[in-house]
Amino acid sequence: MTDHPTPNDWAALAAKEVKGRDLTWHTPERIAVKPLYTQDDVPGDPGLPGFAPFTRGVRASMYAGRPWTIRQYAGFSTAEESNAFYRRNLAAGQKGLSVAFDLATHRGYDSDHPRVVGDVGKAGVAIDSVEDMKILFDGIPLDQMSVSMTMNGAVIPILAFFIVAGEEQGVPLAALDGTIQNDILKEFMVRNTYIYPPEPSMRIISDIFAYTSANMPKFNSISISGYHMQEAGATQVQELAFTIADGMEYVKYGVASGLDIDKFAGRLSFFFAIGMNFFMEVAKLRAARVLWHRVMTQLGAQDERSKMLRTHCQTSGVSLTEQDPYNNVIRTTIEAMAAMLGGTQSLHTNALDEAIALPTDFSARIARNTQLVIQEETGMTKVVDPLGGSYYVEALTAELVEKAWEIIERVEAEGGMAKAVAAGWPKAMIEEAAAAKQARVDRGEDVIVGVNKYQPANADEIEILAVDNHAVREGQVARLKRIRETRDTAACEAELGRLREGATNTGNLLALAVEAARARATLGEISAAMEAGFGRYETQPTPVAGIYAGAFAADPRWSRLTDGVAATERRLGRKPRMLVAKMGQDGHDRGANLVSSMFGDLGFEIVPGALFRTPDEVAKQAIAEGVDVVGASSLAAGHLTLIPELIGHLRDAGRSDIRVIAGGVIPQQDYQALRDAGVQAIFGPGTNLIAAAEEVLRLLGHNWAPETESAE
Ligand code: MLC
Ligand code: 5AD
Repeated sequence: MTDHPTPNDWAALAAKEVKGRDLTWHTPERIAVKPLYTQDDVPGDPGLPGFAPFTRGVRASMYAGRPWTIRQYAGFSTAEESNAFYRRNLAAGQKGLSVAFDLATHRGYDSDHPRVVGDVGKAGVAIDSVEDMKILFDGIPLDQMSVSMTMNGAVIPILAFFIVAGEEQGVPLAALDGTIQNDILKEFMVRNTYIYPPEPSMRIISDIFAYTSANMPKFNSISISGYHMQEAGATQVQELAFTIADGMEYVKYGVASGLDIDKFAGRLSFFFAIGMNFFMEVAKLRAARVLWHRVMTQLGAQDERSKMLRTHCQTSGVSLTEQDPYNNVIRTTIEAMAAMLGGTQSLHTNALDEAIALPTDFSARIARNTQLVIQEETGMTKVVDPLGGSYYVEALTAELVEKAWEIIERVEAEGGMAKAVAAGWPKAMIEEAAAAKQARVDRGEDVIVGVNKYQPANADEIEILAVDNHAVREGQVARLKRIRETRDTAACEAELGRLREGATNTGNLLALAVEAARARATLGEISAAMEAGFGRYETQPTPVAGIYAGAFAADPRWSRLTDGVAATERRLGRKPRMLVAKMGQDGHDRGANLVSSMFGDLGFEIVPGALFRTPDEVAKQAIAEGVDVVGASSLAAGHLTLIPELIGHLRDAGRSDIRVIAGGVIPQQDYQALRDAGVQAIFGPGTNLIAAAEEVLRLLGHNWAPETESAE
C-alpha cells in the first residue's frame, strides 16, 4: 500500500474484501456501472449552469433563485369537483395547475356518446364544452396561474375551450400561461389516446405551433413526453432517445410548415418520468439537456432559448405498489429528489394510492408535502446542481448521451421518428424491455419491497376515491342538452362547417376551432368535424414473443406451466385460447401486452383484442374466435361498468361457459362486486404472472398435483 493509493490499489483491496466477486452492475440500459468512479472517469468539464449546453441546468441561479413549480396533476368527476380540489390544493402550497381529463374527452367524445359509458369522469375530469372549462377555472385567474393540460388526441377543442374560457374571464390571449401536452408520436407508441391517423395528427401540431407562436408568447406549445415510455417499460436510454427524437421530428414538421425555428422552439417543453434508479435519473435529465442542445444546433437554431431543454417531471407510477402502500411515500420521496437534483423546472409527485385509484385529499396532501418539505426544510435548493462534478454522475451523464445518441442516429438514418413509429420498432423495443422487466420481477431478481420480498403479514387498508360515473354522466348529459338548446344553432353549424372544410383543405385548425368554441360547439362535435376530413385511426396489437420464455429457460416453474398447458391442450384437443380484451377508452396496454406475450410463450393461442372495444364487441369476438377465456384488462377504472356488461352479453348469447377474468388497476373494494357479476379470477397490480398462469389453467380444468405445487 502506497501513500497515494491509485485506482488499481483500490481494485486490489476491494477484490480481496469480496473474494474476487465481480461488483459490476449491469443495468437494463446495458450500462456496466462500476463499484467506484474516480476523476479518471470524468469526461471533461461540465460547464456552468445557465450556459450552453446546459448540462448543469437551464438557469444560472436555478432553485436558489426560484424553486421548481409544484405542479400536481389532477382531475376527476365534474368540473365543479375538480375546481374545488384545485383550489384546496393551491391554498395548501401547490404552485401550478395540471389538468387530467377523462378518457372520453381524450378520445374526442362527448359524455353522452354510447362508447364512453364506463369512462365519464373516471380517470380525469369530464369536459364537453367551453362551459365546463369555465367552471374548471372558476375563481382561478388564467393570467396569473400557469396551467398544464394533458391533452393529445382532442387537443384542438380543448385548447380552443381554454382560450375562450380565458377570453370570457377577461384574460387576453397573450397573457395565457401554461403548457399543452400535444405530443402525438408517443401516443402512437405507448399512450394510445390518439384519434386521427399520423399525418393529420402531425398537421394539428404544426397548426398549434403556428397559432401559439403568433398569439400566445407565454404558452408552451408542446410537452414532449418520455414519461409514458418509461411507464410502458422503456429503459432510461430508450426514454431519452425516443423523446429527443420525437422533439426533432416536431421541429422538422414545424419548419416544413413554414415556421421560423427560433420563433417557436423556445416554447417547446419536455416531460420525463423519474423512476427508482436514482443516479440514472439524475444523469438522464442532464443528458437530455446536452442532447437537445446538440440536435437544435444541428437543426439550425440560433437563439440559445431554442436549445434549452426545459422539463416537467413526474415520479414513476409504475414503481408504486398496491401491496404495503406506505412504501410508496418513500419511493416517491427518493424519485422527487432525483428530479430536483437533475434540475427539473416543474414536478408532480405521485400519491401513495397510485396503484389502485386517483388521489384523495389525504394522499394528495402527503404527495404535495413531499415537495414542500424538500423545498422548505432541507436546504437542498440553496446550491445549484449540487451533484455537478460527482465522478459517477458526470460519467453516467456522458454514457447516457452516447447510448441515446446511437438510437437517435438510427431513427434519423431511417427517416425520422414519424417513420420509425409507423414501422413499429420503437414500440416493440419498449415492449421487449417491459417483458424482460416483468420476468425479472416475477423471478425475484428485481426486488420490490412488500411485493416479491418482505411481504407484510397483514395488508393495510387505505381509503380510496370512488367516482360514480353514472351520476357524472347524467349531469354532463343535462348540461350538454342545455347548451344545444340555448346556442345559436345556425351559427354553430356554420363554424363547424368551416372547420370541416379546414380539415379537408387548409386553414389553421385551432383558429377555426376557437370560433366554433365561441359558438358553443361541443368537444364531440369539433372532433367529429375534423374526423370527417381525417378519419379515425385504429391499430392492432402485436405482442412480442420469446422474451418471457428466454428469461425463464431452465426455471422449473416455467416447465411446470408448459406441462400444464400441454396437458390442457391434450384434454381440449386444441390449444387453450384466450382473448385479451381492452374495453372502453382505456388505452393503457402494457399489462395486456405483457399477458399476451407471456401466455403466448407458454403455449396458449392468444387473440390480442384491439383497443377501445365495447363489451358487446368483445363478447361477439370471443364467441366468433371460440376462446375459452376472456382476460379483461382495465387500468382506467371502467371495470365495474364494462366487465359485468361483457358477462351479461356472453350470458345472453348462451355462452356463460366462456370464463371471464379481470386484471389491472382494480381496488380490493371492488372484488366482491366483480365476483358477484361472474368474474372468475381477479389479478390486481403486482400480480406475479407465473401465479396468474397457474390460476388460469386451474380455471380451464387443469388439476395441479399437490406435490408439484410444493416443488416450486
Ligand atoms: C424560473 N424562472 C426564473 C428562474 N426559474 N427566473 C429567474 N430565475 C430563476 N431561477 C422563470 C422562468 O423563466 C419562467 O418564465 C417562469 O419563471 C416559470 O418558470 P419555469 O421554470 O418555466 O416553470 P413552469 O412555468 O412551471 O414551466 C415548466 C415547463 C412547463 C416549461 C416544464 O412546460 C410545464 O409546466 N410543464 C408541465 C407539464 C405537466 O404538468 N404535465 C403533466 C403530464 S401528466 P418565462 O417567461 O421564461 O417562461 C401525464 C400523465 C398522463 O401526462 O398520462 O395522463
Ligand atoms: N389525477 C391524478 N393523477 C393522475 N394520474 C393519471 N390520472 C390522474 C388523475 N386524474 C397520474 C398517475 C398515473 C400517471 C399517468 O398520471 O400517477 O400513473
